[in-house]
Amino acid sequence: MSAVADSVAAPEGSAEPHHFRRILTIWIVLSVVADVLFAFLVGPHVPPGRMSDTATSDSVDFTVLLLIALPVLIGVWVYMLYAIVMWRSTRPGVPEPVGGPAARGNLRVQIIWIATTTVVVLSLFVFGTVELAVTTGSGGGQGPSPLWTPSSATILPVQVIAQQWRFTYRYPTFGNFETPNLMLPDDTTIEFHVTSLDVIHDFWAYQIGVKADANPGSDNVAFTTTKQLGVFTVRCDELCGLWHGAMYDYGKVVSKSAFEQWAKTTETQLAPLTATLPAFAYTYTPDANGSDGGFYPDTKDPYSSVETYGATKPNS
Ligand SMILES: [Cu+2]
Repeated sequence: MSAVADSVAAPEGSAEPHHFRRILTIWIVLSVVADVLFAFLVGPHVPPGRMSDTATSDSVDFTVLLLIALPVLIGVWVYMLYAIVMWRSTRPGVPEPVGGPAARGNLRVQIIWIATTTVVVLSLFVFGTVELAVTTGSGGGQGPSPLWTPSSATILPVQVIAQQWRFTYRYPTFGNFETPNLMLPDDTTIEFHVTSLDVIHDFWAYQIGVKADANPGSDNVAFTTTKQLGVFTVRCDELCGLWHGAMYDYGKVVSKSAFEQWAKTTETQLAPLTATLPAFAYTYTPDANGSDGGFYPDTKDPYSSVETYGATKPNS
């Protein structure tokens, strides 16, 4: 530290103040104040909130990243403002800017710089990787064979089926009914099985901290445990065609008893429709209409010539 200070400070015997120590002190004080204020004032409000264990974990991760980023930001600003105030050419008594001691070849400065930045970056890398791995994989989709599974005694499976341009939800433990309403019980571990019937989509249940790609022919599993009653937003987060922006709805976390009642009532109400659905499966090939594995039947061209770019007149 002293070597760095010496390299930045003025020569012995001059009236110049010890700039490096001053900058260091200002930086430490401002960083501590900013971090404490951030932790107490902003921390509790960092998105996505506390509606589930994965949401809480995500909020804590964002808070930690910002607590580390703030001192870096403040370091740059403090140095810049200090230089503008102290070393501007119009300031009386400021010596000609002839350049200080060279950083090149200054082994201590180089070692401190490389060591500090390496430690910061590697620590964040380890922290981020561990946070992705612990408990439930941070609410992200883990593919068909999840590496990290929750230890909860009871787990409610819910299938998310995406298609242009809506989500529907299937409940395999309640007679496999399918509904556009996403209802979840509170204080329960949910095992989402996310898939698509057509193009790529992404199931992003924002306030419960779940985000998983919905790919055709693929069963993408994501876990979360609900912790709060309330409404959450579901958005498609993968550009999936013309009405992608309109592909959203709202899910709801309700009490366990309210959920049981809703699920059983819906199961009974939808039973005639459920009987016409394909059997529950983790992926579906929408070829019931003879499309031979594709979404559209072989005999039908999905694209009207009216919509073809360059067509001179509508198809008659
Ligand atoms: Cu979509």
